[in-house]
Amino acid sequence: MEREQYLAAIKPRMPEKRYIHTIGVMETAIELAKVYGEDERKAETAAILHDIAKYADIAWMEKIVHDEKLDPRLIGWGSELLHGPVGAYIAEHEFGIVDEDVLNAIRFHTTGRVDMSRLEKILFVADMIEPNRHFDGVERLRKKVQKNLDKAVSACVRHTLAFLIDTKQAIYPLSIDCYNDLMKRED
Ligand code: DGI
Ligand code: FE
Ligand code: FE
Ligand code: FE
Repeated sequence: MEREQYLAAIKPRMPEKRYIHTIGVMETAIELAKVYGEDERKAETAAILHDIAKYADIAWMEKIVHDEKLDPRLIGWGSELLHGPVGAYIAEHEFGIVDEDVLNAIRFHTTGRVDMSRLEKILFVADMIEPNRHFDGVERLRKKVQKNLDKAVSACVRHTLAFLIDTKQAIYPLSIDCYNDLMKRED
């Protein structure tokens, strides 16, 4: 499928604001793919589809978790944690995506994971720093990613976890695993 077809398919499934965010993620992911020698088409596809499940019905998503034998710990966390893994399911079963790297980038874009691929890192960071994101420190992350992708991933993960702790939210185990993996690698 071409970009315009993907965009036409996702547009009716989300509010305008989320669609604009998605375009921002797409442009940022393609730009990072150029910088880091990643496949631009894969970055584009993963970015366009990454939030496809964000507004899907929770009960339906939990049924997918059950039927597809996804991580049972996903149950009860709501759309914030379900939409990555279920988004990958939709990308595969509805859009016919077979590239595991693209599917994993969508699957793990919220939490990260141990041993992320270059494409996974690109989508993870692009999601956080796309032009429509406005939070304290976002400009520093944008500069950092031009110099070092791994350090940018690490900074993004630490930013998200610090925010979750500050706002007294539970942290999903994969997010912690990802953080620990990054800290082990840090020099
Ligand atoms: O879908 P987006 O808003 O573009 O961004 P996202 O998929 O990266 O994150 C969605 C939300 O999930 C965001 O508000 C942060 C939150 N989140 C990320 N990791 C965790 C988490 N929430 C909880 N409770 N626990 C986590 O580990
Ligand atoms: Fe998301
Ligand atoms: Fe994210
Ligand atoms: Fe997103």
